Amino acid sequence: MQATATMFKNNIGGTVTESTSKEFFEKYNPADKNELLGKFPKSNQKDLDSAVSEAKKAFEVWRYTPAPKRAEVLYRAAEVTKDQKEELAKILTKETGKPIVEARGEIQEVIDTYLFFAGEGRRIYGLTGQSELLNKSIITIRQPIGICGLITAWNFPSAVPSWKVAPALISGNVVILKPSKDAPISGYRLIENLYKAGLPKGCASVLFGTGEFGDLIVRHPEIKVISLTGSVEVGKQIYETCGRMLKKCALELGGKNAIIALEDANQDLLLEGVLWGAFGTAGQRCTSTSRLIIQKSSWSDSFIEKLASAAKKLIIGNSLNEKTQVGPVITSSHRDSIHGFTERAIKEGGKLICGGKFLSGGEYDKGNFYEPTIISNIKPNMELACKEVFGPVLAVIPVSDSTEAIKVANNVEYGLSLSIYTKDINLAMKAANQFESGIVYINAPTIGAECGGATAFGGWKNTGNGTREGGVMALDTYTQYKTIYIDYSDKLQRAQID
Ligand code: UN1
Repeated sequence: MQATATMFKNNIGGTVTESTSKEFFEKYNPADKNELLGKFPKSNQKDLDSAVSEAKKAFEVWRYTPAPKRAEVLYRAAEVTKDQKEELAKILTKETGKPIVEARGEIQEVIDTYLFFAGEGRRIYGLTGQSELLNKSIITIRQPIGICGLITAWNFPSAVPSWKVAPALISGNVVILKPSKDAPISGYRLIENLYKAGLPKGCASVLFGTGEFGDLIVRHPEIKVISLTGSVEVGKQIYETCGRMLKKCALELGGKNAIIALEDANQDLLLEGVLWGAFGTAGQRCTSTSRLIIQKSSWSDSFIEKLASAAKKLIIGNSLNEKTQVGPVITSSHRDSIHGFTERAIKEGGKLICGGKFLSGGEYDKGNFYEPTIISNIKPNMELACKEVFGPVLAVIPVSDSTEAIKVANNVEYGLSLSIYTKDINLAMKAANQFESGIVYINAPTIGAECGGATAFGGWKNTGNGTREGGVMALDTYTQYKTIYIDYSDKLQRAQID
């Protein structure tokens, strides 16, 4: 452990503020357990109350600031982020273990998200209706809701907060962010940079804490919207609380994503896609490919062998190294959990094709490294075919034809991202139509959604509650409608059924 660790403080409404709590948590680099990245307060109710009180004051001004003016902050935030891209990518890599090349991509996603929602500042369209009466108009506008509590995960500690912060702010809301305790610095910098971009005081706060603090945010009566990216288990608890309080709630939860490989697939493309989808970010994306549903064919067995030899060649190591393709997993207990899935899959009859071990020796001893793992002979009802692992473990499920493949792909509680590799356009479109998922890829892996663009990100079934991030649909979480009737006749008019 280092002698002097950076002590982080909360940023309440633009002011760096010491927590009233005397409890702290520590954050270490997952690639080097000796590197302490900082100490962070376990914030409490008092800290939250002061953030809420700043937010309430700021909301009264920000909500009436014209949206194109609000957009100017996001445009500038994109510039500030661009100027710091390399520094922010390095912080992100140290916090998460994500390879530096991927970290740069994530910072770019923040920039794209800001630019997209800044553009929305000139739209945020409502609707114009037709009145049943003479000389009467009806317009429906979107208005902000108030203070939004944003609770985010560690695996995309910059992009995911930006997906929430940008649509919330552009619509005139104010935000309180609790970044994950496993990657707290990136979220802190995100809020700090919004102030550098000219965000008025009070409009955003970032407070550190564990799950208990997240619960205080959810229960706070002045916080009117909750947006969570996290596990199904936490999502269910939060939804229940929000339900009782009639609070708006957006949930982005887990996934058990699959690539279907049909007999006519382009095998080279498929190989690259599966490798990237399954082992990119060490399998720790909610969109990661954790199942390969492969049609039995003359090449399916040899393809698995080729895939395994490519997986064995992936460069695993400290993610600050430009060449690293797979970094560590987030914590040692998470690595244990991943390994548990491997062991149980083998016990259930799965065949270990490659990987399945902790990496050790040299720099591997310092971090939580797990070998890219492929397990074949997996049947659709086995644990590895159904449960989210959130690590570099790919289940290979053989099937006979496309009908069975689609059925197996849908045979899980989640519905985030499904993909099909085929040259048959009819089959591809049939699958896209029948997939029970919020995102579909044709001839591309399950990861890589472009949330900075005009696209909706989110899932079906237990992946969420139907809300979306990215694209104009994200505004549905952060706005409420108001219908305004304008009667310009000179006498009282009554509708037919009033
Ligand atoms: C997540 O893992 O929570 O589509 C989000 C992707 C990324 C987002 C992943 N753009 O893989």
